[in-house]
Amino acid sequence: MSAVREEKLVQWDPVDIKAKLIAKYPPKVARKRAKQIMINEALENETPEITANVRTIPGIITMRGCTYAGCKGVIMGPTRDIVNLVHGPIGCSFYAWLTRRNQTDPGENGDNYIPYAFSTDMQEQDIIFGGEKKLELAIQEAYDTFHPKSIAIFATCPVGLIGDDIHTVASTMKEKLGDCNVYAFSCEGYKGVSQSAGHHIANNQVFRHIVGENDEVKPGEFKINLLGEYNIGGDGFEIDRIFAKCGITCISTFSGNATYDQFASAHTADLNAVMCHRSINYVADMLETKYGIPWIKVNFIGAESTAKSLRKIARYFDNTDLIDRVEKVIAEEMPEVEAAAADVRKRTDGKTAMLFVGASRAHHYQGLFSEMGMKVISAGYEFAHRDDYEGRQVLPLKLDADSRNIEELEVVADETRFRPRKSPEELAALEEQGLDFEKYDGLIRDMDENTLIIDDLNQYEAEKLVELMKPDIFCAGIKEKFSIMKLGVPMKQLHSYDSGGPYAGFKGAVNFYHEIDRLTSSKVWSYLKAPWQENPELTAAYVWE
Ligand code: CFM
Repeated sequence: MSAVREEKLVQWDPVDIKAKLIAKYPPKVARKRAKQIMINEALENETPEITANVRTIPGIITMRGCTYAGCKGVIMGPTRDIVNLVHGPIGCSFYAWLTRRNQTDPGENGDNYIPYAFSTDMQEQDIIFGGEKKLELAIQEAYDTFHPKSIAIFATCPVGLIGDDIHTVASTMKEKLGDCNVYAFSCEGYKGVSQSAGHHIANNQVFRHIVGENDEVKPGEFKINLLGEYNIGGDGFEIDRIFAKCGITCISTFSGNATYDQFASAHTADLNAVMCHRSINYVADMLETKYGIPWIKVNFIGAESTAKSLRKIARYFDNTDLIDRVEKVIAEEMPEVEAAAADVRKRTDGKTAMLFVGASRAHHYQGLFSEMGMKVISAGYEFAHRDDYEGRQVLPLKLDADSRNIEELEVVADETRFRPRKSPEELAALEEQGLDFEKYDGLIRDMDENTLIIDDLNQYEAEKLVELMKPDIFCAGIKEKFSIMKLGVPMKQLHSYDSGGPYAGFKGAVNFYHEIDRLTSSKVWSYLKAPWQENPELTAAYVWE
């Protein structure tokens, strides 16, 4: 580690940074933001409280997206054979069209509607006279053209404002078409404080209208569902490759490259493995209550986490063949990963990173950085809840008016299909062996003391943070990409992966090491002068001067 780098790390004091981040705000705003900026105290058994999942203060340029983005884009967007029809103006539909890099393969029957954008293209007259008729016609047209198994309808803001009854249209059309499951999502952009509300609205409807529709027993010995994996940049394909090698059958992924039928059969799996806790943990709970399937937290980002997650799954099934096979796969895959890590560490060791992504990724990617010897000095979520920071022991959280707006499904054990996969004794024995069920400890515990954890970071604070702490790399999304690069700091998109990926699993880890090494070792950043390096304050000139 160079002397310069060491100097850089001790140069700042987190208390000072926090004060500087909020110094320019009016007192009321500063007070609110202070509760969302935490200096990690890394307390042993007790995690300090952070404010999360609250409204962004008007006027602040947030990194968040809307509820519709969370429902249509995040949860339903990656499905491949469901026609996802947006009821709204075309602007909202444009942003539903291949803007998230969730990938698909068309599968055996070739049904893949991902390349299409389906929209009712609402006009002013529909806003004035109502859009239900137009929606009906659009559903009929999609059905006549593609004969899909299922059509999903998404409400955008104007639909909620004018009061179109999309649920009645959906059930009427479902009855009329006969062989096509039609359902709707009241996921208007304004429905919640962020896209997190949209995840919940989407997942509730998937659970209500699709899961359990197909009781057919699928082949395979060790059957799981992978919850909260969206196949960005092909991550899901790499995980599928590893599962296949280990002999683990994935009945349904929620929802990367998923089909209608996979969702419909999800209740036949024997274990739920939860990857993105934020977007889907409640589905795991519902599957357990209704069908008796236990869940564990997994993480396939980072080679070590991947190995650990595979071992957890094998331990659950308690089968020596599977345990041996998983060990063999890990032994086969790791040498390449370790060689790549050793190579990049010559350059990446001791470098610093900041991670600001929607939720889970700001936690999951820390493992990859530590495999490269890099330190995450600040991180945060756009829209996660307190349990994602502090761990599930803080549940249940106190409901505020905004959370109350989001429906909670009342789920009970299915009369005929509830079948506990393990007895209470078996579960207790597994827990004794270190396999935790329904457990997630959150981001805070994995971060060092004196790091800064910031919820709902905004444009202004992001720039300030970079200016003050000068990380070697900043990871966030497209909205932050260019403003950060203009400050002379390399930037990696952790939502869409820029044009890269996969970064999950073993091969993904190698890809990521190379990408971060390339970005942080590039000389180009040293030629760039950020505005404050040239002029402490911006000045302007008139054209006639
Ligand atoms: Fe889960 Fe995601 Fe994320 Fe997310 Fe997202 Fe995403 Fe994300 Mo962008 S589901 S919370 S709503 S891991 S689209 S694949 S990258 S903000 S950190």
